[in-house]
Amino acid sequence: MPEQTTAVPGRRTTAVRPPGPDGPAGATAVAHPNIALVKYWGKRDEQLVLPWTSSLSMTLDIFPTTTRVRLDAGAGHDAVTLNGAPATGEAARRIIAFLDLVRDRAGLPHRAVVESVNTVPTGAGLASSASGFAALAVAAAAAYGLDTDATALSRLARRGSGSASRSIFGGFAAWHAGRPTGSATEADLSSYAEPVPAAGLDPALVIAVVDAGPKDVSSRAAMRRTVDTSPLFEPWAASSEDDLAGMRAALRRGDLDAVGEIAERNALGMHATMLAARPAVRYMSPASLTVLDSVLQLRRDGVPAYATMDAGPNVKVLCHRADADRVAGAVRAAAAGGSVHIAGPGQGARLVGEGGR
Ligand code: 2P0
Repeated sequence: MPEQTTAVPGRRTTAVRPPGPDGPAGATAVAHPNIALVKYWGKRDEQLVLPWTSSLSMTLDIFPTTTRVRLDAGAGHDAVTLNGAPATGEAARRIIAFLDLVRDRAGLPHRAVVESVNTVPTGAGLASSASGFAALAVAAAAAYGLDTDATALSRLARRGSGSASRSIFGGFAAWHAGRPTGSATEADLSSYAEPVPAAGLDPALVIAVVDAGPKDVSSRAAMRRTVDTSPLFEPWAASSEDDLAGMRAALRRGDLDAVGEIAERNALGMHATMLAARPAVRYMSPASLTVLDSVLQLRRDGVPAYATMDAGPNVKVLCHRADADRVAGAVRAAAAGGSVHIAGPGQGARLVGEGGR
């Protein structure tokens, strides 16, 4: 049974002094990616990053992102590096917009030096934006002295990338879609993630990287197109509510087969919504289908194993940790030439080093 870890358990983030004569304030945070078992696909508010449906995920114990934010009172612009290289284009724009939001809330004008190191293998198809914006939210909130608890950090991380709201927490976490009506402030306050109890489960996610190439359509654009044009989106969103309730119950009783069945049907349903978009968005490749076939064969051989896929061709297979090596072997043979990684439930985003500074 994984420990349900909160980001900054029940406490406020370390208050960090604002920049002043003693030098610039700074903070470093670590966060891990998460894989959704009930998916987030589609926004009802793009600016506030409010989803149409609630979602539920498992935070991983591999592929951490470490992000340091240091305020630079004398600088005229933010300086952002990702894996040692200056951030450019859309990545830089999203990070600076996020820092603007933090500055606005903190009432501080200072620009920042942001250094982020991501250990996800290039093109692994794992939402690095989840670990990236969760780590940035925790580090930037501390560096700018925001007085935030884990719920507020989850809301804040959501503004950077929806799935990041869930990486604030360890183990299993559900992100509430929030109230669809009311003011923007009410809507914002109502949409955040929180830990989900799971009893007696010792799960693993076996990750098969079948294609390391960049995707043709970003998940942001693909979501928009699906919501706008797919006749299957509304039925999937409606069935997703049942999937979430079933998933919560299955986790509560530690029923891996039920967790896996719901996760697999929810993910394949999400991909069906995209295939029905106009024009279609297709992330599955022939190699993905070969891995999906190997998962069916594992089940026929009596090994509980269930597949999920995100906005890319790579496949993640949920199983008991005791079966992870066998599942990895079967998946490796199917994903000829691809890499295979075994993950367990990991910790939520947190401050590290220098007393959290
Ligand atoms: C998820 N995905 O629930 C779903 C399933 C991909 C497929 O969340 O636009 O990077 O930044 O809010 O969080 C990927 O989308 O999108 C994602 P934005 P994000 O994990």
